[in-house]
Amino acid sequence: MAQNPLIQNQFTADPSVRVFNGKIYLYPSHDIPATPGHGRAGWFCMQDYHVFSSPNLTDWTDHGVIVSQNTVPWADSAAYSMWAPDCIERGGKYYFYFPAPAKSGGPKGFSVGVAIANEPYGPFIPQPLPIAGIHGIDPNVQIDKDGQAYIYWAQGNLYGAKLKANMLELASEPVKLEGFPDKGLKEGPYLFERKGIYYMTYPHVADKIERLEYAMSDSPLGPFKYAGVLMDESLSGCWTNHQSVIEFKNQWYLFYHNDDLSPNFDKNRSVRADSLFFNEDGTIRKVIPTLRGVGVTASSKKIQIDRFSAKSADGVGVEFLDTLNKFRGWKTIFNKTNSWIKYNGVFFGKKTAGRVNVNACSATGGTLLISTEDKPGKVIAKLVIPKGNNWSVVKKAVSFMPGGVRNLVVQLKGSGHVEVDWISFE
Ligand code: FUB
Repeated sequence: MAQNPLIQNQFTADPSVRVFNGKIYLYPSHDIPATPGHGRAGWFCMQDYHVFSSPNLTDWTDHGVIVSQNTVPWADSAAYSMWAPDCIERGGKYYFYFPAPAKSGGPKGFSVGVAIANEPYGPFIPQPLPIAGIHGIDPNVQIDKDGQAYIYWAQGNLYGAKLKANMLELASEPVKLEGFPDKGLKEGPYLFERKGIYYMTYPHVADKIERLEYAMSDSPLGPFKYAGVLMDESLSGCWTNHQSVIEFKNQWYLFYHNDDLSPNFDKNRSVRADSLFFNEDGTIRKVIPTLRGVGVTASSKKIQIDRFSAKSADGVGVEFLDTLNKFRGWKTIFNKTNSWIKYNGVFFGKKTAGRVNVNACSATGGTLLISTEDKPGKVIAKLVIPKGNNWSVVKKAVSFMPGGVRNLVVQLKGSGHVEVDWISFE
């Protein structure tokens, strides 16, 4: 799936995203619903980690479980608390860092472990013991231009230390990082460097729930200077957020999470991505979350217009297709004359003719107009969705087949109630 959320067949949270060998790798936490005897009801429940990869931000491959609470020698296999991880490459090896509570007899609270692989997707071999000297969550590791590696973590505030070249031991005493708001929980540190500026990004509870903020420094361990809000608190009320920032093919992206697939329980989260832009002075423009997300969608794929870029103020809504199985995704509902929805970034090949397929259901019957956003918009097809109670794919020859990357507009013409799952072109 190209749109937000990025992964729609399972819950994913706390995205740490890296570019390895020209591909994007997503290392999220893996939320699951707690069940009797497995995790604590009403709380985070996480027993393992998957890794996902994408060549283009649009098509994602799930490489399966890479580390589990059952296979980490020191971790408590009944804790279900495999929280926010990170992964980094050094010398051709991939080091996966993860927080988890230790078995009884081990350190109290959260420790941070490491698992090592020869490929970004594993197999990862966990180290026998956690990193000595770290008590906390949300590890983040960065290697500076001079080759020195740093590890950051959270325990109410943000902490950091140098790592030895083996990437497994601290090379300096942990320090509390300075320059952040005094009040309110801070967690999820993620540092990146651009043009000699070190940006420390982190979630912070400035009011009731977390928002993303950042601070800047000219040194990896600070002191930092608070620089602003990266993303406001979630409108849906998801209590946590957690971020990473990458540059891929000359564009910067913010990965974060929300509770899209579980709007009534914000401990089952879903990873999203949106584009991020810098100002001339190096500060970052606040990122406004979108459903459309990032990447270009091929016209031959199922274009989920419910992940829209814009829509008319009224007469168009988005609901789950099946409230009992939210992983089936969403549908768009048109119920007012001229209501419309816009979906940006559809790639059309060189075909000049063909047809459009619309998976729709309409209790009243209705007419949809599909056009490009060009001014004036060019009509691709006008389709009649027949009256009925079942979903069916309505096919219509196009009167015009666009080329290149275009923004699509789907509009209800005349009255009626029309529901659309997806559209595609062939
Ligand atoms: O996913 C569990 C915890 O929630 C993470 O470790 C925090 O950053 C917050 O997202």
